[in-house]
Amino acid sequence: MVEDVTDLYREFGDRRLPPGQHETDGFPVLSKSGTPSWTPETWSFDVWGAVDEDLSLSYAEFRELPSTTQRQDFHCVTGWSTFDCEFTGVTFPTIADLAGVRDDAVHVLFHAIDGYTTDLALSECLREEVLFVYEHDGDRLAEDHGGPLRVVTPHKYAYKGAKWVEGVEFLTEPERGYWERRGYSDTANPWNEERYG
Ligand SMILES: Nc1nc2c(c(=O)[nH]1)N[C@H]1C(S)=C(S)[C@@H](COP(=O)(O)O)O[C@H]1N2
Ligand SMILES: [Mo]
Repeated sequence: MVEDVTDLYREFGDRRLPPGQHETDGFPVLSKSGTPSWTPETWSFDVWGAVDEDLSLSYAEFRELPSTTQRQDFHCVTGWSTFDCEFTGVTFPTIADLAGVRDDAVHVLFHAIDGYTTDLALSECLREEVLFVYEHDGDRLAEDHGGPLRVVTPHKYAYKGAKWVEGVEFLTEPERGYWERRGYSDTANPWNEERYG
């Protein structure tokens, strides 16, 4: 079953397409430094920091977690949006529950294989639409779109969704990610055009 969450824009206004965006056909690829390589045998998904229990899951273990399929929109800060992407994966709250988030956690830093990082307030991550994705439109997530595993954040510009995600760090104080340190917004709400910090 596919859950349609493309109406989440109603929380932020009455327009599905955020201001200053144009709709594009297909799904462009945007990466700071190309597609990194990874090895299934050594790949693991790790959670650490302000949690009760660190996690380290193999790809097979990750695939056994309860999953969901959602239809979502995707907004890149450079101006393109693509509608109706079907993403299958595990929700952020599922991972948070598994690790047990400590009371002093306030922020999250995502780590990726290509050295990319991005950060978000914990409250902005604890939504059912924030997914760790391994399938797109029914196929295994393509490597240039972040396979084996990526994050999607339909309520934020897409740089908040780390492709090739391999680590989630729960923080007791905010830290900035790759683009956030280079002038992009920490909060990144597309309907407020929060592009620059
Ligand atoms: N690891 C990693 N994640 C990343 C990026 C990146 O360079 N490296 N680019 C971000 C940006 S700016 C966007 S718009 C989306 C693009 O995702 P796509 O290539 O699947 O369209 O990934 C985001 N996540
Ligand atoms: Mo982007």
